[in-house]
Amino acid sequence: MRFAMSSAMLAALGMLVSNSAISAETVVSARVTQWDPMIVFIKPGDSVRWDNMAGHNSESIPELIPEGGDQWQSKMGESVSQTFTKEGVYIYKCAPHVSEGMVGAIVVGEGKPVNIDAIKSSPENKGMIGRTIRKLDKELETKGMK
Ligand SMILES: [Cu+2]
Repeated sequence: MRFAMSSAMLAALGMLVSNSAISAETVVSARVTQWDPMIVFIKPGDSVRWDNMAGHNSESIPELIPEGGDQWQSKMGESVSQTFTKEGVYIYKCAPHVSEGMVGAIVVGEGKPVNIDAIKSSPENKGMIGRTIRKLDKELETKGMK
């Protein structure tokens, strides 16, 4: 019994250590009216930081994130960082420039994203948001994640 408990504790500790050791931050830059890069792939526990944000903001589109995933909405002009723990696709926008195509995607985790079908069938999948979703779909195919 004592042995079983300490094994479990060691395993938990090992997970904590390896998670913190591998967590990374990906930078997305605002460039005129586009996100660069438009689509990023990260692991659960990793962060995304938005940079060069003068005249821009970053906010999730509530219908286009995984169930239980954190929403965010940054203030105009602020460089912010968001950590993603829940796997799936997060589609986000810059509010002033969404109609000019300033829509990005963050893919958290490997394999087929849990909410990609819901995103593709969402009424929000249209216009410039739809354009990003189509590009995302192609990238998922290229990476064998469909
Ligand atoms: Cu913008």
